[in-house]
This record gives sequence, C-alpha cells and structure tokens, in this order.
Amino acid sequence: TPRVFSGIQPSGNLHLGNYLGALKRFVDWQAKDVESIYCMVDLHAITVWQDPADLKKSTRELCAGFIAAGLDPEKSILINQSQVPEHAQLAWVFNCVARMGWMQRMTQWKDKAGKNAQNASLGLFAYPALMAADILVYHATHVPVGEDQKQHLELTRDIAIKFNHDYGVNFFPETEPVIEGAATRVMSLRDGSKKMSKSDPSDASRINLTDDADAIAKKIRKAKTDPEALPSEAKGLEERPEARNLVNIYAAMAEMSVDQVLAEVGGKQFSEFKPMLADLAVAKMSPITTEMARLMENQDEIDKILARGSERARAITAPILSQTYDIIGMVRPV
Ligand code: AQP
Repeated sequence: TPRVFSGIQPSGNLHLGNYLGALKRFVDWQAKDVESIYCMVDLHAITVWQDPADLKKSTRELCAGFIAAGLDPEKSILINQSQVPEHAQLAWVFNCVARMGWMQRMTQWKDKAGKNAQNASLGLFAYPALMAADILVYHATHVPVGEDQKQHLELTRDIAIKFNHDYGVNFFPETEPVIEGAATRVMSLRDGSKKMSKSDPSDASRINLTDDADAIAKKIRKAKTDPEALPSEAKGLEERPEARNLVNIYAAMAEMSVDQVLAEVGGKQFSEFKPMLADLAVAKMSPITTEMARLMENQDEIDKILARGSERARAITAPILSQTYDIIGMVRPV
C-alpha cells in the first residue's frame, strides 16, 4: 500500500494556502486506503528564529488545525517532528550525502537567505536534507505538497538515488510528489506575483485559519483585482494573476474545475464575484476555525495525541534508521 507523508511548519498562523495546497489534500488522502503520517515540523521552524512560547502554541494550534480540518488521529498518524528523533538522525546522514552545490541551487534558500546568506543559519541551508529525511525515514511513496515544494522533492529523489548508488543498495524509494488541485499555489491577496505566506508582513495578504467571518469577508473585499469582468474561459485569466488567484481559490473550495467556475461566473464583475467568494470561504473555513478554538481549550489532549502519534511513528522509523546505519557501516548494538 502507498505510504503518504507530509508536514507543515508551526511557524505562525496556518493560512488558506497551507489549507488548500496541503491540509485539504491530506484529508482527501485519508479517505483512500493508505497509511499516512502528517507532521508538525518544529525542527524546520527553528531554521529561522522562533520565540519558544510561540513555537509551543503554534505547534498545538497546527495539530488542532489538522484535526479540525478532518484528520482523524486514529486513521492518520499525527506527529511532532522533534518527538521522533530518527528524523534528525537520518538528516545527519543525508547532510553527508547531499552536495553543497545541490543545496545552493534551492530557490527557497536563495529567497529566504537573500543577500545576507552569511548570516543565515546553517540549518536553513540544510533544510532540504532534513525534509528528505522526514520523508525517507518512512520509506514514504507519496508526498502531497504545494507547488513551492517541488524542487525540494526533486532533491529528495536525488538524495535517495545517490545514497542507493553510493552504497550499492536499493533501500530508499524514489518518492512521488503529489501536487494537484486548483490551488497548488495560492497567491497573496495584495500581490498576484507573490505566494500567500505566513511570513508576509501584511496580514491582509492572507486568510488565516484563525480569522473570523468578518475578517475573511473584509480581506476578500479588499483583495487586489483588475477592472475587467471575469472571462468565461480559463484562457482569459492568463495575463490576470489576481483574477486567476481568486478564481482558483473559489474552484478549490467549491471542488469544481476552473472552467466549471467560469461557466457560472463568466461576465460577472468582481463587485458581484467577491461576495460569492467570501460566502463560500466563510462557509468552508468557519467550522474549522470554531473547532480549532474548541480543541485549543484542551491542550493536554492535543499533547497526548502528538505523543501517541509520535510513539506509533517510531515503530516505523527506528528499524529504517537502524538498517541505514548498518548499510553505512556503523556497528549496531547486539
Ligand atoms: N501559498 C501557498 N499555496 C499553496 N500551498 C502552499 N503551501 C505553503 N504556502 C502555499 C504548502 O503548505 C505546506 C506547508 O508549508 P510550510 O509549512 O513549509 O510553509 P511555508 O511554505 O513555509 O509557508 P509559508 O506560509 O510560505 O511560510 P514562510 O512565509 O515562512 O515561507 C507545503 O506543502 C507548502 O507547499
């Protein structure tokens, strides 16, 4: 059976991009007959500074968001990365497999480190090797992610291939990225050329899973658009990034194709379309927001879910790490 793995960083508020590009897809995968592991990747989060109290809160909130969106901790294994030490242990091995040149080509590294790379953490540079370890320590076959993670998944394959080649084994699988749906790259509501992101200083650029109905409606009303009416075919959105973004969001939330949406709303002005989108967004997000807040009232329960999931995960990761160590020539305890 396929084994699905994915993760989200507890580095701030979950937003609509994380939801449509990742979390909602996890829930879709859960409905299939697969084994799945979903991870709060706190070790990734600390590649940039995190206030300790905020990191704890964000980790619990992320777990609450996973469950509120429909992940069932009995069906899917929900884990906290730092509670499954094999992730970091395998990452060290992969640090010794991956090449500096490979890492230097990563666009996320270039974007995040920017011109000040000398001051970036070593962890930020090594981030994709840890991500490869997250996936391969489960021998995961499918990884649902947003489009921005495509390059890191290609690197994951390169690491698996090089490891297998260097040690003459066929041990790590070549993982399939699963980048699907109408909203694999949700853009900022203020700038159609930037992706919606946790770290954008403008809160109006994103819809947070913790926003209430008024905030959601207001952000959509103020979203940047152009003065034209909506086209009746997807082709008409090509040169209109902001319009395309709102239509993609609508399509993903309504579980329709872009063409189906445009068949309904083609010819309408944004003054008419935006309230439709706001209503849909509120209808889809509000139940999640409410449930998240309810779950956050019982933090012990969340901590228990993460502890239990992490324990279950170790039944998979410990043998894979042990076999890896054996392959590379580490003496194993008897
Ligand atoms: N805008 C997006 N559209 C679609 N999918 C997205 N993802 C993130 N942003 C979008 C997907 O969400 C999953 C978790 O991503 P992450 O925790 O690595 O978050 P991130 O990419 O770091 O998110 P941000 O918001 O962009 O954070 P910053 O600002 O810190 O970089 C992944 O599957 C990702 O593809």
